[in-house]
Amino acid sequence: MAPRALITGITGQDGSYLAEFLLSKGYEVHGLIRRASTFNTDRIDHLYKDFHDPSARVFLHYGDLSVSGQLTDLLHAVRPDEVYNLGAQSHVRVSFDMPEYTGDITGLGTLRLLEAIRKSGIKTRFYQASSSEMFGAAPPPQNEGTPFQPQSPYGAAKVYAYYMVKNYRNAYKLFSCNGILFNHESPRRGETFVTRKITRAATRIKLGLQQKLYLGNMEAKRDWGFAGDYVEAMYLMLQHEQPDDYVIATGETYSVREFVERVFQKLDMDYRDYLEIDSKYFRPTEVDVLLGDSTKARKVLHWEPKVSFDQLVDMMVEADMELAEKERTLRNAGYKCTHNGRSIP
Ligand code: NDP
Ligand code: GDR
Repeated sequence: MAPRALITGITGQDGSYLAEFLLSKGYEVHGLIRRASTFNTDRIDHLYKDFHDPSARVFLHYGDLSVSGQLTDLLHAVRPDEVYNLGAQSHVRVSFDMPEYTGDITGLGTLRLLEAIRKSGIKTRFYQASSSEMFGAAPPPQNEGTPFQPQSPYGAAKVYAYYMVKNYRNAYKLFSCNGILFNHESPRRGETFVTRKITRAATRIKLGLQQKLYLGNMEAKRDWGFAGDYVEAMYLMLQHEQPDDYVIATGETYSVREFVERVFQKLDMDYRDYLEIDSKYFRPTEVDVLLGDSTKARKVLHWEPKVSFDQLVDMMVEADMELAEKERTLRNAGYKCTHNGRSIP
């Protein structure tokens, strides 16, 4: 029988890459999705077949990390061999506007899922999407031994979830792992995260579809990798004989300014002609420098990133240029253009 995985957050950036990866390994993939008034399955539409089709291997179930009873029912129904908890309110800036909701979904949501596993008595392996944001103000480089100093409600919620995962490992012998992943990006990255906001804006500016790019703190530094490489690390953690926690990172760090410079340079433009700083995008407390040391994962899991920083920039710019070209073509032909369910003026 094919191994069975349950993914929360399957509609997100990582969920879509992970689903693809697990399907390529022969898994049957189940995903938790939220009901929305617009379609929220763009990133996985290419993987989905109607469940009446005998070759369907992706199955979606409505639910929410805020409702515990439903999670227990879902575990009973699916009986997964592996559970990947990627669902979260994942935006750091938004977590300052919605601290309670972020704590509920990103923090308590993890506990609800762990409890559902414990109560269901199902033997499964559990992956938790922990984050470099937990390190916060801790000086770089950061590894598994670096003490956490979270700087946002999001970071604090992830720290809570991290310790619950460790507690369930120790208290109930649940095979549970924390993947402490540093920032990872792709053409599927949400458009309000800084890298995608930049590649979307720069390509639209190049084609005359937009005039300005508004950003906040340009000096923050991040260790940016490719999401497709990082989902493989999630899988490897659950295949290892012992559950453990691992840092996943490239070991290189660049500032937001350097990212902007590279993107605009690639498009033969000078970013200074288009950039405006808007205080709205600054955070009450910032994480200044993230630089991961993933020696442990490289040694134990034999994981390493394949896509370099420059390749990542190229990949994202090329994909967004294609999107901007489609938008321009439709607009020139007199059509109203929609993207992700909203109309683009
Ligand atoms: P996204 O924001 O792209 O995806 C988040 C997913 O969570 C979406 O599928 C979203 O559903 C779902 N979700 C949100 N709220 C709920 C809820 N109440 N109940 C159920 N599902 C919910 O995040 P990424 O794919 O980038 O990240 C995946 C995970 O990894 C997250 O937990 C994130 O915090 C963590 N992480 C991400 C890193 C990164 O650089 N990308 C680095 C380290 C950790 P919907 O589509 O309906 O909104
Ligand atoms: P981050 O990613 O907060 O690291 O969290 P994000 O791309 O939002 O910010 C990175 C840095 O860029 C600065 N910045 C801006 N950020 C956004 N979003 N918009 C702007 O206009 C802007 N201008 C400057 C930020 O201040 C910050 O320093 C991501 C998420 O995926 C989390 O879920 C994940 O856990 C961490 O990465 C690791």
